[in-house]
Amino acid sequence: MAKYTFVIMSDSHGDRHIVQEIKDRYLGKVDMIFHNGDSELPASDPIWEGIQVVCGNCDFGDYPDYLVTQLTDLTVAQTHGHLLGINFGFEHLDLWAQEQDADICTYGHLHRPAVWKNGKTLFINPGSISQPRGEINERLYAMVTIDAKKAKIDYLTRDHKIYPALSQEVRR
Ligand SMILES: [Mn+2]
Repeated sequence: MAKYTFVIMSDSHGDRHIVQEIKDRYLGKVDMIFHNGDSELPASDPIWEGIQVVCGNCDFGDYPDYLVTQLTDLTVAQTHGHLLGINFGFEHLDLWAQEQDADICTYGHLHRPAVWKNGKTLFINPGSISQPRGEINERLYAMVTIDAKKAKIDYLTRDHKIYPALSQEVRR
């Protein structure tokens, strides 16, 4: 299996500048850039060229609710999460990810960084790049490097520095 690197952000809530900054920093240098919704930007904004983006509960317009990105040997399932009721638990998100046969399922909505594995699927919430909630009061995005054996997940701050307490490796 190839080695892939992804950048994942979410819940920028009108903060266009940081989306542009992350795009400018990584486009063409990583395999994919994902935005998991609640950008509050128009779906027609050219900023989305080169970004895989889904619809959040605060978005309007022509965004997909669910997006499944098939790479040569890796499937990434992406949704904001509100439609699958993730405020109340992850059963529906998990079932949906299983249906997609997802290697990675990435979501947002909760504004809290999270990484866990269930079956073959690695679940990743990149947190919010603009409005963090919960104990970790830091605006974050995620960088994921994955190969056949393991995934490495780092969270980065808005000044693109690794937030070390959240770095982890997960065996596949
Ligand atoms: Mn949100």
